[in-house]
Amino acid sequence: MKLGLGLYSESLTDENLRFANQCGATHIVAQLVNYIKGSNPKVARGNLDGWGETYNQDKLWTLDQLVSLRKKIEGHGLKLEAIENFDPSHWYDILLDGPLKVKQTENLKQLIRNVGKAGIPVMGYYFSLAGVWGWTTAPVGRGQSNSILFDTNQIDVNAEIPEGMVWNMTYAPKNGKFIPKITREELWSRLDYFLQNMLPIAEEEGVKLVAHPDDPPLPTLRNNPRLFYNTTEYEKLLTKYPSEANGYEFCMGTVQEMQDSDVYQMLDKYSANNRIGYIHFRNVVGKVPHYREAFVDEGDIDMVKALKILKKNNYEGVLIPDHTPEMSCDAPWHAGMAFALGYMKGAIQSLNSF
Ligand SMILES: [Mn+2]
Repeated sequence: MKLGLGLYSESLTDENLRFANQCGATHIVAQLVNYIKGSNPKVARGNLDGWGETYNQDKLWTLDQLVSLRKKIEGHGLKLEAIENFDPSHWYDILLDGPLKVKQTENLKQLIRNVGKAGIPVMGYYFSLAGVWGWTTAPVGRGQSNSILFDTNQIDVNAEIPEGMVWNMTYAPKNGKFIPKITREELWSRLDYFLQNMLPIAEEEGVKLVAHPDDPPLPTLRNNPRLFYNTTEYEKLLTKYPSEANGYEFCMGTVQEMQDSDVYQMLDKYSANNRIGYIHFRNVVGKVPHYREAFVDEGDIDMVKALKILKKNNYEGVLIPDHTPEMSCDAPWHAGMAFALGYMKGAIQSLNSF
């Protein structure tokens, strides 16, 4: 297994790549979504009004752009393992079954080709209407750390999604209307359409297309269904499409938050048969509908036990911290990441010494 760090578009700087290296990471997972307005996602917490705006419809990531990103990362002695998430403005009508669906499908196929030709092995995505939504933030972590909290008593879980918004980002001006409520079957059929179009391209290009589970994992949110809110539905993704190009962006925190989950059993089963693209290695206290994110060493998951399972199965993919509580200092995000990566590095070294 390999240690990695996830960086957002505006944080893919030389300084942060040196930081990753200093923490012992060897791999980078890059998020390229450009946020025109709104809060910086790496520090944003209460995001009930969305992550911001994205109007990049006509600005697909080019092969040149992806190759230069890979080279920049390699210039620091690191490897670019994955791109995480499509830009919502590149595929909103695939999620919403809207009029631009066919055009956006062709665009996404080209993006996957570009990712493959740029020598990036993994493409992560998250097929969701509401997206990551409903988090609040409070100093409720260890040592009063500012932590992500999900508590259905504090939000209106049925707040409808405005037209012009999907995946918790705004891609078009709002018009006072809301998107229609659809059935779970309809949402699955939209995912089917997406996979039937994308998997053949991913196979051709040698790209692993990996899905993040719904965060937070509730069966419905904002008046619409969510696909991967329990392990049965999440496993259906892999049983329905046995292609080697179809896999998990395995978020240990989100899987642990599912009411029915056994995170060790899932990790064991899917790391053994090579269906995990990469892992969000983070910890949590509680399950939906009430949980808080936690420091890697203090949550409900025994992280060393999880690492032992991955070692037993010779898992060769990358682990990134995903998110962590913020630490009280001038660099709350960096300190949180450095703590998580240091823990992971120490635990892995310790397992390898036995
Ligand atoms: Mn995650």
